[in-house]
Amino acid sequence: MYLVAGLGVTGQSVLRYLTAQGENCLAFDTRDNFDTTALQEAYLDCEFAVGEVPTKWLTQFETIILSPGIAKSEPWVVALEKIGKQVIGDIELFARAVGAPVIAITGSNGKSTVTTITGMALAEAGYKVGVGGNIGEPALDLLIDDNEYDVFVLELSSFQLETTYSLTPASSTVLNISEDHMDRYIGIEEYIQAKTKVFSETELAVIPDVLGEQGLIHHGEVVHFSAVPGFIKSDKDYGIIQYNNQAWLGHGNQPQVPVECMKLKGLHHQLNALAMLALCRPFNVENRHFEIALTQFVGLPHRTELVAVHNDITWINDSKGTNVGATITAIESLGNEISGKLILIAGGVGKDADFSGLGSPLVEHCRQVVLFGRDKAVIEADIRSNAQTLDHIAITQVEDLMSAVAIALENAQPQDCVLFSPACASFDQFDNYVKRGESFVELVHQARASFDKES
Ligand code: UMA
Ligand code: ADP
Repeated sequence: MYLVAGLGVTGQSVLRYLTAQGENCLAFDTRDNFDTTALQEAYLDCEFAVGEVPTKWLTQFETIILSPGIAKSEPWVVALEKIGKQVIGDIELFARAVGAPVIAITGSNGKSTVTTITGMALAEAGYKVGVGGNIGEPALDLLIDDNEYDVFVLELSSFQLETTYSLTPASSTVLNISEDHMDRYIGIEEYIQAKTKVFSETELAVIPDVLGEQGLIHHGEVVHFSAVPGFIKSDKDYGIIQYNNQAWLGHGNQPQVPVECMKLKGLHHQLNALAMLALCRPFNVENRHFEIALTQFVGLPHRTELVAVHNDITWINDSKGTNVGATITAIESLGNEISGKLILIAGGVGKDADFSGLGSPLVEHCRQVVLFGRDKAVIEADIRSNAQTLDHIAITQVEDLMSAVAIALENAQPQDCVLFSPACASFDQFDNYVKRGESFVELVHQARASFDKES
């Protein structure tokens, strides 16, 4: 018997999967106020509880399927492990059952983007592709829908990898590492270890130059990628190639796709595309398929997404910028594009990150920073600890996103860009990053409408 721990998106997919296999489950959520009524009605043969694992269950299960939002270090999880219970996650269940090759993608930033374009290129080449994991569609749902997939492309979080043991990807990557989820890890080393676990049984490890290889455990083939000019030294290096007076994405001496054809500009998009080329190496994907995917890909919602241009002021929604690294990337790529200055709106739950790294890009590109949400004061203190930023930048703290948008509207000048890239998780004021992004878009449209009425 299994104990399904956590009844969010993952927990519910585990219930669907296990009951479809004829298993009855014990299922619980740590949140006292979690309403299990609908689940109880849907799964009559399963038992449900909230708050704590009922003592009478302890002799009834051997394995815990832990949701990624619950830390493995929770005292009750540790205690159950000590009495011999096995702790695994949904991806481990997936790995044990999957019958087709898997491409596994992790890293601090760019995962959803690379997962999507890799899926697009494979589909273009005629593969039937199942895309899921941390990107939103739970991996186990891919196994129980009616499709017979040729290949799976999974976005995996560090939390999911912590409870995964049997995955043997055809290819995998850790796109980059920047500090994230420090409230769940003792330090960056532990976080890196969780991420690089993806390489341990992979057939092809796709490694960015920024990662280095020290301490990485991998048994299969290795290729590298980088957008630094002159990086390519062999057929196993993916990078930028000058050919026919044009920059191309390619590997070795083989130009594959002209950079020009990419809809999305900016260095990080080139890196994401190079990762895609390398991840598809074990598959039969031709250059024209890659080109079609990159020509068609216009970006995912809530990732540096254009909301509006109004009175010569551009409004950008980057609600998925949930850590410092992502926000720095957004500031630098947009800051280099616009002729005015940026007004950055950021804040939320800081996950114990160090925000001082925002200092230099802020000084270079921003007119003002407007901070909101739970950790706004911590963020300001971190930014100000960077001596460069002390006098150069206006920092304003407000309670919520609505006030932040109002301040930005008041202070933005023609040719400026208001960038909403929170560098934080959303759950102090929103359900998730999607709801937060939708709120921002709505607030921008409301602000525009009221501005038009007044003028
Ligand atoms: N929670 C409890 N008690 C429980 C269960 C959950 O308090 O018993 C809380 C968690 O602490 C967390 C929230 O509920 O704050 C959601 O946790 P969950 O494990 O139920 O999450 P799911 O709804 O199953 O969604 C997860 C991923 N979320 C997390 O890992 C936090 C989703 O990624 C993913 O799309 C989904 O599984 C399907 O695979 C989102 C995410 O924010 C986008 N991921 C993090 C990130 O990208 O940085 C890792
Ligand atoms: P993830 O799934 O890892 O959160 P996304 O593809 O959703 O990544 O992108 C989230 C944000 O990360 C984007 O809005 C962008 O600002 C930033 N980003 C995307 N690709 C990269 C990259 N290769 N390196 C650094 N930052 C990136």
